[in-house]
Amino acid sequence: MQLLSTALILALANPVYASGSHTGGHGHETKKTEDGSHGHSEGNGDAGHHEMAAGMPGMANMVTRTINVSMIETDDGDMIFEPKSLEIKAGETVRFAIQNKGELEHEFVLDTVEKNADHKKLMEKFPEMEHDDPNSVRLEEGQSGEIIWSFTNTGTFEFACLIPGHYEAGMHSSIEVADAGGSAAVIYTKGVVKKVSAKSGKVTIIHEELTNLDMPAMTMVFRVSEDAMLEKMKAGDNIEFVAERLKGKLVVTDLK
Ligand SMILES: [Cu+2]
Repeated sequence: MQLLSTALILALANPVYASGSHTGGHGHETKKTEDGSHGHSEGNGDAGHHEMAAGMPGMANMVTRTINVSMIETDDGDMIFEPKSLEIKAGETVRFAIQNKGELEHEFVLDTVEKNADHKKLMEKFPEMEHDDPNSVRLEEGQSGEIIWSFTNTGTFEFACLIPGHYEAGMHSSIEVADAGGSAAVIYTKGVVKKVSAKSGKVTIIHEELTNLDMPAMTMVFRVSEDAMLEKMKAGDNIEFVAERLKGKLVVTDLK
C-alpha cells in the first residue's frame, strides 16, 4: 500500500515538475528544495518525509491558485473555517492564505480525515502540543499565514483546527480532490438551436448550463469549429454539443 501510493504520487507529480525548472524524465527526484517562501523551517532536501496521502508541500513558483481561508468564531459559539468545502483538481498547487479573524488561537492542519482524527486525540492528551509541520500552521488572533500545498492525490481530505474542542465546534472544512481529467472528460450540453447563420458562421443556441465553462443556462451566439456543423443544425433542433472558449470566442467544437 505504501509503495503503491508512493508510486502514484510520483506519477501524478511528474507532469507538475515538468513545467518547472526541472526536466527529469521519470521523476524519482522530488524537487522542492528551493522553496523558501512558506513560513516553515522544514528540513529541505529529504522530500520523502513529506509525501502524505493528501499530497506534499508545494513550491511558490508552482502555485496555480490562491485560496483565502478565514478562521472565524461566530456569535452563536461556533468556530468555523471559510470556505466550508473546497474542490480541487489533482495536480494543482494551492496557496492557502489563512487569516485568523477570531479572538482565539487556531490551527490549520491539512490532512486526511483519519490522520486529523488521530492527531486530535493526541492533542486532547497533550493540549500543549503545537504543530510545526509543512501541512499545518498555527495562528494567534489577528495573525495571517500561508501553506503551499501540492495536491498529488485524488480523495477526500480536510483542513481542521485540532486544538481541543475546536473541531467539535465546527472547525473543519472538506477538500475534494478530483482527477484532473482535462479534455478526456468531454461534457455534452443540451440545447435548442434558435438560429443558424451560415453566412457569418454562427449559431444561436438556447443552452443548458455549460459546466466546463462555468456558464449558466442562457441563449448565446457561438461560432463553430467546422462549417459543416452549421449544415447539421436548423432552428428548433434539439442538440447536444460541446462548447469551448478558443481565442476568446465561444466555439461549438463537437455535436452529437
Ligand atoms: Cu481553533
